[in-house]
Amino acid sequence: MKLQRVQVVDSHTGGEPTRIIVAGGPDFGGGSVAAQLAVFRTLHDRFRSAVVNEPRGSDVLVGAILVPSPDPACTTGVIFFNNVGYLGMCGHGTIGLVATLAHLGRIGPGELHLDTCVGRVTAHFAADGAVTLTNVPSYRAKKAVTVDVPGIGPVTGDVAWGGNWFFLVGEHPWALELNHVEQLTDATWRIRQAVNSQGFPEVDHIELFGPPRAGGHSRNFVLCPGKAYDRSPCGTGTSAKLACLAADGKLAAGAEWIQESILGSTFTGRFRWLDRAKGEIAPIISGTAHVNSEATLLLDERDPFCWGIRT
Ligand code: PYC
Repeated sequence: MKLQRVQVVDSHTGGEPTRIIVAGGPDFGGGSVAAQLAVFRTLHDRFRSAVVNEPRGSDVLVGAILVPSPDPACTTGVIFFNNVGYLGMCGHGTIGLVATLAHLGRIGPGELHLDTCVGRVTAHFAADGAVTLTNVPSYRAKKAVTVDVPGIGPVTGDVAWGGNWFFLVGEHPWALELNHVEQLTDATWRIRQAVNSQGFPEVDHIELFGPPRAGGHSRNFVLCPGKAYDRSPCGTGTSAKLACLAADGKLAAGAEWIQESILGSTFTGRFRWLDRAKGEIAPIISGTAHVNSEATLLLDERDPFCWGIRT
């Protein structure tokens, strides 16, 4: 029986893990990254589960696979995925990807472009390891939407795109502390179901904001699509936040916004306007990732849990 060998490099960005597949994954047939994602989703979804789900992975793990890009300016294409499906963009994962490419000696300090299924992302890798990415165009789609959340009551938030869809809540009764994670997860999961059933089925990330505790401007708690919370400040969530701050005139173009995660790890965000009339910005997010493992996954068809435990 032949084993499938899959080479991965693991890292974490502000505590949030990323597993990058660098060799041994399926061939999605080329074309745009979005077209390759469609093939991945339809024909190879069990491979996604094998890489990130238990018993090899865990709910919190975000995976990424390097794919060819038809854009000659891009160093690589990348598809991000998690325990339940696929992500549009992933900020912490992009920072992990850049650190991984540097670790592998594939890039040095300087600028590179990455092709994702929702658009091109530009990253800068500094000699000290800091990564700064310019995310896909981001915007607020709807301000102050109130949803009725069973067991909680009315909750008001903004709907915004930062490479994934977010519902951002500033006013709520919960303390954003690590020892309240179960309560925060329960509350945000309920909010997500209410948001999805009350007009916004596309929203799959819920983001709560509270006062900073590590010298930043704000602390967040982000519930990801598969019910795991983001250990990092969430790059796409910070992008969505910047779009809301820009739309409300609460942050000037170029000014710094330090977003803390529930762990106290930080991303520094800034933005430039792309289209002021439409409220469209280019979010610029800086952070650091640490590579912490190189491994070969072994996929053995005789293993009853070879393709991961799917819930
Ligand atoms: O950093 O964008 C992000 C992210 C999305 C889901 C987990 N992390």
